[in-house]
This record gives sequence, structure tokens and C-alpha cells, in this order.
Amino acid sequence: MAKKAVKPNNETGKIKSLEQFTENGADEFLTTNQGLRINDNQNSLKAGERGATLLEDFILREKITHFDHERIPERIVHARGSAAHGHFELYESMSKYTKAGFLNDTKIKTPVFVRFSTVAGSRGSSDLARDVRGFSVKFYTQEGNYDLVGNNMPVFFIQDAMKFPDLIHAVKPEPHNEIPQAASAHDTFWDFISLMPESMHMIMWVMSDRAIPRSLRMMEGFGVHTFRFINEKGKSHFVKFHWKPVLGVHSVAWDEAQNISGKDPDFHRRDLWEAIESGAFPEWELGVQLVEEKDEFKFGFDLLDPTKLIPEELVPVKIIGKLTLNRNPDNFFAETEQVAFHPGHLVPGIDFSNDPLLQGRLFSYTDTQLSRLGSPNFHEIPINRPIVDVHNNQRDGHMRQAINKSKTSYEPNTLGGGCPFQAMMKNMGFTSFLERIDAKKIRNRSKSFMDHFSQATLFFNSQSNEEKAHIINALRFELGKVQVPEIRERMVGLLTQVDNGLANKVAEGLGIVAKAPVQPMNHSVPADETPKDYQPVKGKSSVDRSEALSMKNTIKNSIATRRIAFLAADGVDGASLESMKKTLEGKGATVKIIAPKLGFIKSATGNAIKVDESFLTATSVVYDAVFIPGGKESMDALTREADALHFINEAYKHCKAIAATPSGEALLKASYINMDAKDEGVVIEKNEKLDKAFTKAIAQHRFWEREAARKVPA
Ligand code: HDE
Repeated sequence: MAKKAVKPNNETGKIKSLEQFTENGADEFLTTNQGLRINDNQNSLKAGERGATLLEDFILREKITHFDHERIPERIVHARGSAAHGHFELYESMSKYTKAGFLNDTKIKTPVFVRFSTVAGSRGSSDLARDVRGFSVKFYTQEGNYDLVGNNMPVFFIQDAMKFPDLIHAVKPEPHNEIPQAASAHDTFWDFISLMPESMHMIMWVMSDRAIPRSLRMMEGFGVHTFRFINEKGKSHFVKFHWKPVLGVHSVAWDEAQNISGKDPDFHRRDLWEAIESGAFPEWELGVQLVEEKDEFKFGFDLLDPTKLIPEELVPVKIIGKLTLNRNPDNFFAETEQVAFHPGHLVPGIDFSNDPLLQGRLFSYTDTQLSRLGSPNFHEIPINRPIVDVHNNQRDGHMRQAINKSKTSYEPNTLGGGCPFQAMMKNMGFTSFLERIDAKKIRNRSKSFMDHFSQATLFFNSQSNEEKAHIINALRFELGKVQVPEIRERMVGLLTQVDNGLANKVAEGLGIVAKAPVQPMNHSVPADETPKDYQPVKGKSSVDRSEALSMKNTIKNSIATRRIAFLAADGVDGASLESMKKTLEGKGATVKIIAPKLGFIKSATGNAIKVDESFLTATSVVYDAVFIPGGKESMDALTREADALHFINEAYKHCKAIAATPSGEALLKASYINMDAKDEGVVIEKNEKLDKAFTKAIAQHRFWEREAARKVPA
């Protein structure tokens, strides 16, 4: 027989020839976990055809026992996640600042595994919850694994790890009835936040559209804390990490997010998966803000305070490399679920700062893997293994994979030839930065952490009018869901410290009057016991506005991977449909034909056109733009189709680009769109002019100014 192709055996990862399994090479045989071939996977072993089932059926018992134990505890936070493989490439050597090998040699392509997540919801919750997104990167470097475990927002709710369990208990579903899932719009969250003035800056971010990204591929990432770079000479620079998405930063509308949560709760997961499968590999550039040791105290805020960012106007972001995601996981559980990140997975050349939130995290991440993955051997799970060899004297434990062969498991030793040796002999290993600490033990917050409002104001002031309106609406929505009036009042009180206009507008929506907060704002300390210096204050931000904080200033030069809906029925103008499809697909967008029924429609000239989705399954909220190719018969049919009109109205309401040929205009006229208003992003043109104008409009992503002009009841 001729030699057959080889195929990987998924169970073992080993390559085997198919001939080893079958004579005709058709496929592998089904076996038990002990490798015993199974003849019948349909029926359990019984005493006679009508039973009873025999306890002896070890094949049935093995299968069901394994199934019974399939679930492991989900992550306490960040349970819902999606991940991908890729690599990181360095643009220029950072050896002046850090000795980390993967940041020194531009020839090295470092493999990475990246997991994105929401924070509050369970594993099966919607991707479109209003929430912070996790952005965790595991770099498999030649010096061991380095994890950058960040978020899509550059600051955090709290300043000290001591408050993290309280924060998470407050945001999670309420303990008595486990409601609501993956939502912060409820009493306990806002009760806590209204007593936690340090969270105001983060609250501005979470109430902004950053909390409802259009795609995981279109959001920024931040290391949040200040870290240290250490160079060969032991010199330290403070560093903040940034990931900048090549496709720009884009979001959906809140009404849209809520709809997507019902229509396609896997929207972000699907989007990431499909982009990678189609070869449109997501990319981010890595940026660093570097601050010399001597400049530690030159800012009006403390670099160790995780509720503060360094405005890019003060310290520009230096772009140093690129992250590309180009391979989907083979198995969700084995990789995305079992990956274990830890801010303490470091390489030489990178170190911590004393940020008290970061310091607390350093304890939590190993501890949580022990309960989630069940064993101190979680580093041996394939996705967590470094690409370099691991040598140490740690031994045994649940599910140990390594078969350590030496007689010695201690150091120093002579019987094992002294191995493994400490790397200090050649100064190759990790050394902590020699930071001088000479202090009293104290349980208190630094006075330099007490300005809780100036950067919240900076963020609000840096937003466009539409973005400000979205923040106001988000706060009205969230606080509108709060049942206890005192919580709403306290929250609006805190907002007066951010911006009076903001507080008044939120108060108006809630039917209350904004009043300055009752002192002391920090309710965890009784009034007469709080030293004056330790009261929250509003400092003065070093800059009044920061361009980088507004999504309005993001890149809008590409329509790659945007999803465009073409609405059509029998009698459609096939020429305009085909030509627009070619133009958009040529620029990397995805086109789907949506028609009253699945199957094929006939163009006006009798050509058959394949339908991708019917109005029954299609929804405008998962598309970025709408095109109406025209054709009289098609227009008449769609005008009679309520779902087609709803589709257009909803896309208009969510401020998306909509285009039609002059003969397609009839359908737009039948919708709520006021054609006389000549709205931006509603394009009626012919031929090349149409292609150009529509492409430009899609690249703009959204025309938010439409919201204020006209409300559409879709
Ligand atoms: Fe986490 N966090 N966190 N966190 N975090 C976890 O670790 C924790 C914080 C972040 O995709 C847990 O493996 C404490 C800030 C991400 O697998 C847990 C504190 C930032 C992920 C944990 C923080 C993060 C986690 C749960 C305050 C942004 C998902 C599962 C001291 C810089 C990682 C796990 C993934 C996950 C603890 C604060 C980001 C419980 C105690 C600030 C992206 O260990």
C-alpha cells in the first residue's frame, strides 16, 4: 500500500501515521482513556436488551465520570474571555532602559498568547456588558514567561489591594438573588462607589464608550500600574505600558450593546475568531512612557497611585514594537480557560513599583490558580509552559507531569553534581531592583494619593460633546436602575467634584438636585477621626485637556474587517450590488447580502445572487454600515418588509453609514430618515462617487452628532 499522509493525534500531540490506526486510513479509532478500542459508543451494557444496566460497564462509567468532572471553577473576576496566539516584534532596541532580552534584540520574534476578558460576568455572560476589558499578554521569552496583565483602561477603581474583594463583591450579582448578571447598574455597586471617591476617575472611563468596544481588536490596552525598566547597569526608569490598536479605538452605542447582548452575546469572541480565520490579523503597537528616577515627584500626582495616568502631553508614548494575533486556539478549555497569568511572571530587566494595588496582586494570582486549576503544577499545563527549560527542586503534587530523574531534590548538593546552579554565578538571573526602603510600619494611605478628582475632570474635559453626552446618559441609566434614593444622591454629590455641569445633567435625568457631597466623603473613617490631610481633595491637573483620552481623535483611515449589510430582494440592481461588493471587499470589508428569504434572489437581469442571511436571523446591530443597491422591484418588496425598514431605522439610530444608489433611495424614503436633513453619513450617489463617499463614511465608523439632531423610534 502507498504511504499515507500523516495526521496529528490530538490526544497526545504526537504525529502518527494513519496506517497505525486503520487499514484504509479513514480515521482514528475511538478508545477509552486507557487506549482500549471501543466497538459500540451507542449502547450501555445491559442484562438483556431491556436492561437493567450492569455496574460492570467500565466504559460507560469512565465516560460519565469524566463528564461529571468537566467543569473547573471559573475565574472569580475576568471569567468571560477569548484568546489567541501570535507574536511580538520589537522595532528598536530598548537596551538603554531595560536588559529584557525580548526588548533588546529586534531580530527576536517572541511568541505570545493573549486573553481578553470582561470582569464582572460569569463565563457564559454577554460580551457586550458595560465593563472594563482585561488585556493579558503572555510573552514566551528566551528568559522565561513575562506576563503583562492589563486592562483596556489606564486606571483602576481603587488604590489599595485591601479594597479589591469589596469592589468585586459590590459589582457582582447581589448575594440574595444573584441578580443582575454582568452589569454594574444595581444598588450594591453604586452604594460602594458612592462611598469611594478615589474611584471617580475610573468611573468616568467605565461610563464612557470605552466600556462597550466595537471589537476586542479595536480597543487599547494598558499595564495600568507604574513598573520599572532596569538596564544592564542596574539603572531604573519608571515605565507605563500602552497597547495601541492599528485599526483605531471604536465603540458601539449603548442601545446597540444591549441589543447585541441578546442577538449575539458572543459578538466579540466571534469577531476575534473570524478576523483571525480570515487572515485579517489583529495588531497593536506597544508603547512605553518612560520617567527617570529623578523625576518621580515632578508630577502633581503620585506615580504609584493606580487611579492616575500620565497625560501623553507630559510624557509622550514611545512606540517600540508590534503585537500580531494570527492563530486561534485549538481548544478553548486547554488554552483560553487554563491559561494562568500573573503580574509576578517577570523577566530580568522588568520590575515592580510599590503601587499598593500591584503589590496585592502579586499575592493573588498564584493563590487563585491553586483553587481554579487545582494544583501547584499549573505551570506544567501546555499553555502555561515556558519555552525554556525549567530546573528546580520543587517536586510532586497533584497531576505532576515532569518525571524528575535525579536522586537529588535539594540545593546545595554534591550527589547531583550541584545542579541546578543559581544563575547569579554568571549574573544571568533575576535580581530585584535595589530600592532603598527605610520606613515605619504603617497602615495608612499616602497623602499624595488624596487628589481623587482632578484627573476625572481631565478625562471629562477631554471628551467631545457626543462623548460627554454618552457619559451623562450612562450615569443616568446606571443610577436610574438604583433603587435607593440616597445612593443616587450621594453619587451625584461626588460628581459635583468632577464637573458641575455633568452632575447637574445627571441629576436632572434622575429628577433630583445636585448637592455637594457630605463631608467626610470617605465614609470608612468616622468624621472626627479622619485627619484633615487625609481627606479627598480636588487637586489641579497639570494639563486641562488630553487629546489621547478622546476616541474622537482615533485613526479613521481603514474599513478593513468592517461588516456591511446589503439589503436586497428579487429584482435588485445586480450591477450596483456587485460593483459595491467588489469595492468594499477590495478594501478588506466583509459584505453580507440580506434578503426576505434564504437561498437565492434574482437580479433585475435574471442573475442568481446568493443570500447570506434572511431578515429573520439578521440584525443591524452586528453590522457597521448598510448599502441599498436599488432596483424597483427589490425596493417595492423591501418597503413592504417591516424588518427591512426596522433594520435601516436602527442602523440610522446607531449613527452608522448608510448608502444607496439613486434608485435605492425609495427605501430610505420609506424609513424614518429625513432625506431633506442631508445627514452626514447618509450617502446617495452614483458609481465612483458613491464608492468613494461610502468608503469614507464607513471609515468614520459613527456619526454620533446625528443623535442630538434627531431621535428615531427604532
Ligand atoms: Fe486582576 N485578578 N486583580 N486586575 N486581573 C485576576 O486572577 C486581582 C487588577 C486582571 O485573562 C484573577 O487568574 C486583585 C488590576 C486581568 O486570565 C485574580 C487585584 C488589573 C485578569 C485577580 C486585581 C487586573 C485578572 C482572577 C487588586 C489591571 C484576567 C483569575 C489588588 C491592571 C487574566 C486570575 C486572565 C484576573 C486578582 C486588580 C487585570 C483573582 C487582588 C488593577 C486582565 O487573581
